[in-house]
Amino acid sequence: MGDIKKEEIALERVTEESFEGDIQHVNNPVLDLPEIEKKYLRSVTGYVKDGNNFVFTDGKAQVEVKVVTDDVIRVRLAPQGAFLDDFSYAVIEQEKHTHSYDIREDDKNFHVKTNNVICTIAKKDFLVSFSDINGKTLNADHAPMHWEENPDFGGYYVYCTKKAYEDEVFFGGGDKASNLNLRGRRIKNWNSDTYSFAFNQDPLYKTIPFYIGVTQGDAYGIFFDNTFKTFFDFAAEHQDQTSFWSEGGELQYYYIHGPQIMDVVQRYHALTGTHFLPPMWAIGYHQCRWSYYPEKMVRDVASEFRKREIPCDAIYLDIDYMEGYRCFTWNKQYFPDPRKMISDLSANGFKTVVMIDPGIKVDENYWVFKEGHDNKYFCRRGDDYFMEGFVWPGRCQFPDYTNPDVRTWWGTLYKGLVDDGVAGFWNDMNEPAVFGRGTFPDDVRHNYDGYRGSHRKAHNIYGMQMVRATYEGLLKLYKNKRPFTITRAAYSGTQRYSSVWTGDNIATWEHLRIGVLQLQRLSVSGLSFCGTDIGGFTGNPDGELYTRWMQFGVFSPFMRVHSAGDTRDREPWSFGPEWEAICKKFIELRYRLLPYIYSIFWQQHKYGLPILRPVALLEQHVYKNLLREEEFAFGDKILVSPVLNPGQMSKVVYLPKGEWFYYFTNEVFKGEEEVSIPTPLDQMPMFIKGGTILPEYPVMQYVGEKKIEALKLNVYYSEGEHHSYGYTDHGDTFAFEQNVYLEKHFIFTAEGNKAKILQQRDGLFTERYDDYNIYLIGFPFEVNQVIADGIVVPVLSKENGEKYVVVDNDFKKITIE
Ligand code: MIG
Repeated sequence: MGDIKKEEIALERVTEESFEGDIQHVNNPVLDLPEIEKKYLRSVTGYVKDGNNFVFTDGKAQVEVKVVTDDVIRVRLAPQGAFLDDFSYAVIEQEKHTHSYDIREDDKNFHVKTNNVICTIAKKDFLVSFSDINGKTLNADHAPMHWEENPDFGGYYVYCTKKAYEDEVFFGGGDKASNLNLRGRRIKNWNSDTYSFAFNQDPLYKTIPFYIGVTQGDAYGIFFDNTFKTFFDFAAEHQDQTSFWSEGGELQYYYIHGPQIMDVVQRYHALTGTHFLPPMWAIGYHQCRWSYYPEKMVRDVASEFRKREIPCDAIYLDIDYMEGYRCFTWNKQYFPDPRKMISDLSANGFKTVVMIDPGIKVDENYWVFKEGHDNKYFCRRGDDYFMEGFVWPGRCQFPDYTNPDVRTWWGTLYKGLVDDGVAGFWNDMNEPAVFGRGTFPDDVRHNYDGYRGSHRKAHNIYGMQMVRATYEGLLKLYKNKRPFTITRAAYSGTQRYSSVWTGDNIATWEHLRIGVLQLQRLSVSGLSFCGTDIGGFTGNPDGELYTRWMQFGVFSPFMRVHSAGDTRDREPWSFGPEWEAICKKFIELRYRLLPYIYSIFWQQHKYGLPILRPVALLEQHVYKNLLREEEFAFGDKILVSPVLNPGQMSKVVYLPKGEWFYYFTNEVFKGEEEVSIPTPLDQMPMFIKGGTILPEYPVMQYVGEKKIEALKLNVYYSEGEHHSYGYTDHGDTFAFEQNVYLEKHFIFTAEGNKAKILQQRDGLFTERYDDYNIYLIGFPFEVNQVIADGIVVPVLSKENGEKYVVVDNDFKKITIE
């Protein structure tokens, strides 16, 4: 399976240019920039109102303040008074809410006011600040917006410097492999192929120029929608300042009001879109490897899963399935009859996912190259020569995905593979990565949807536009079936087209911890459908690390084991029977939780709720909680804290407000406290919130394997009123867009010796089972009588003492006494 040569080539790519390690440039305040005079806005001389736009001027420069919604205000700077084209790959068309806004003027300031936010512009020095309607300032300029002429291309470097409050902490920023709180750090956004990246290494694969600040318990967000190389300094250089700047483009940012972090995240999603609803199989367990080939190996791995009864929904084919790494072809020596193989796998419950890279081999006899070449679809340099570089296929050219025609064409190329039965696509190397030189040279020209620009402008959105082309093409090819895509590079808004993974991590305990940080950060940065290479991509985990990582994997929105070719085997049984048994138990847990997980994906898709929720997001009013990094909620009902050290026998876990049931024993803990939990190898700190109604599937080997006779609902007793939400539909079609789905809302109330469950259902989908088996967990009284919609139902007991009742799935009211 191993192929060491590839790894050597890969290592060569980590050039000094792409690897900046932990350099913090503490002694170099103008990080990477030449010393040039900065120009600042002067005093405001007047403004013009145009609908919800207010354009202020200092006589020459202009600043536009646009009321986007009651909670979102956009600010743009035009140093010479001319704004750039108003075009964004990140921001989607905003629904036209009727919101009210007005402007007031006093001696010193202008105030643009919405129902929830006041944006103040100081006349004297043009400082812009934002406060809530009670006048509490959350975000304010430290210096007027400024810029400097960029000698490289005649545009501007643009700067915004905000105040950083003493207690302020900072979240977001995408895939940065750093502590959750970014205070004291500088980050740089320039999508980079960062094989075996290190803690604090920056930049990485993705650009999410969005952060959340929390001060005095209140949160706001800033989305700096600029695709050039961008930088953020979170009170690193000066403790009282937070800056962001860019090597080109417009100073344009959105202020997103809170005051809850959750509000900010949801509003950021409203701006940039939510994740598509994945097919249900995409949230099962996936097995990947660089690479499974030939066909016999793929079949062996698949049948091994079934033989050992370890659930698995998808198997991946990395680059070696292609003919000489030519995209959209098969290596017929390794895979003589791909259709047959894929359909056999499919009959056995496996979906096949394959990789597609952007580099197209320069080869006159290769149809993809010929079509791209004849239509001038490949990127060209400033002097009009084609951009060429070496990647896996050798000499390559690269489609310009920022051209809409190229995207359409690219989307059609998948037809053959789709006809062969491939169910999902994996877009890699789209930072874009080029051997030796790292990426494209700056002078490469891009169409940029008609707003032409060089690679300086298009670099950070190249991968996003590639996976967009993939996704949009698949939408047409699969018709009413949902596509599944995964990408390595991303820009804000990529969630509309793809899931993401964190790239080439390492099989170390440190990297398991980094993964816990990265996935939480991605989740509050709009990329909830994310995962790490479970077990680590490079290096060799032992059974314990692999197993602990698998446990974290159950609570990773995307759950996939993947590894580089020269490392030891990584199937769940590769580490011996003891570890296999634990991994099997946890993969089964993922499958039990599927109806819950699917519901939280729906909540992401429909309402923009993040899937992983750091404790900071749950209880931001307690400063100490803003610094907690290891415990997080998975949806709104499950709290976990993965074990991150070898030999660890117990772990101290903070539990937020409420009561929490330790999942493996149903022992109850009170929240707002730290508790110490034993961590035997076959358990991990995992808690269900008291009052929850948690749906559970029977263990299946893959999604849809069995007809579900009755859905299990676990009711976790807790006094008071509690709401739980469920979602179900076909699992893989778009009928949900026509309301063919079922949203369920359960209200559980308990007081003294009485409890009650109400159910409300909305939508047109009919479930395939008629009954719920409702398990009563942690009830403090002897249950004597259960009445469902007026009819007494018997209370049944399992051998182990568990009590349950069987009721119609469309019950409206159950009383328990
Ligand atoms: O140059 O396709 O991050 O997941 O296995 C390496 C081979 C290219 C990098 C990806 C990794 C994948 C590998 N790829």
